[in-house]
Amino acid sequence: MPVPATLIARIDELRLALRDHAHRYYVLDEPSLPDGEYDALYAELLALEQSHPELVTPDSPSQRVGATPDSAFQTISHSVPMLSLDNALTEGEWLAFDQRARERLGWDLSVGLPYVCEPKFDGLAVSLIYRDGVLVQAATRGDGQSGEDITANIRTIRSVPLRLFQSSIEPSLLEVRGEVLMPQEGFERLNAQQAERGDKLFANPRNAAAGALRQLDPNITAQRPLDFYAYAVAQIEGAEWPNSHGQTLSWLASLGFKQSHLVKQGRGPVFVQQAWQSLLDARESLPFAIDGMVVKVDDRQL
Ligand code: 5U1
Repeated sequence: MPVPATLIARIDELRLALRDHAHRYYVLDEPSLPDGEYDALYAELLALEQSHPELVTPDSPSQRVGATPDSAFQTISHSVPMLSLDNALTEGEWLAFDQRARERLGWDLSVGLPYVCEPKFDGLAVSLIYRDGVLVQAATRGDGQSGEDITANIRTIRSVPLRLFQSSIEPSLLEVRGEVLMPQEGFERLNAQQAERGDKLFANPRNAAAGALRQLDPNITAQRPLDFYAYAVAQIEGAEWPNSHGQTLSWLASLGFKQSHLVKQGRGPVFVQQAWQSLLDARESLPFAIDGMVVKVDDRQL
């Protein structure tokens, strides 16, 4: 018997509503619905999907923990290498970088280069691949050339969209890079639970996040308080690249990715030094660990 159109429409409506509420809760930190109402919508979706399993799709909010435990992670080769960052540890090294960049770019010395400054999250870099807006693959950085397939574990992180929000640019393929981390509060809660059970304590939030991503059973990863911040795009097919890094970050936010409130845009080396000082001042009160500030020239052509 064909499925009534009203039922298909209701399932679509529930998925949209649940996606929207989860985005507000986990990405924007602005809950829009009491937990009980969210749970009721989720239960209604589960019931409809259980009575019509043929209507279940991999990007449904019900499918975050779907896969059964695996015996090993497969190796994935990165089409675009996952590079590491160079360091500037003193004011002199930073000023030398700025000067080198201006000279090599043939930049008018009287105008500061456009820069974006971002916190350097102390977590694990991952690559996420979306085909036609749906998450199809997630991999660790590994050695930068190839990493491990951790798709089932990444799917359990609520701030990772399983399906991208609609936008004016809709690439057929999009590779997003960013960092998985464990916020300090979640880390402390997890270690308290570990202590209660007599289990080994994690040395720091980064180790705890790494342990969570290494689990062969995604049900365990799903119980760990992980978060994901997107900071770069490595591949786009079927659409134009944004012109600048700042535009890339805004676009990623519109697709549903979490962005740090600590990102700053401005011009010239002094702006960067001020941004660094204000990040340093805020460091102790941040909800997650950072191990520096990342500076990017804010112009794709440059
Ligand atoms: N915030 C930020 N962290 N981080 C780490 N941006 C950023 N960019 C990175 C890395 C490894 O690499 C770029 C080359 C995409």
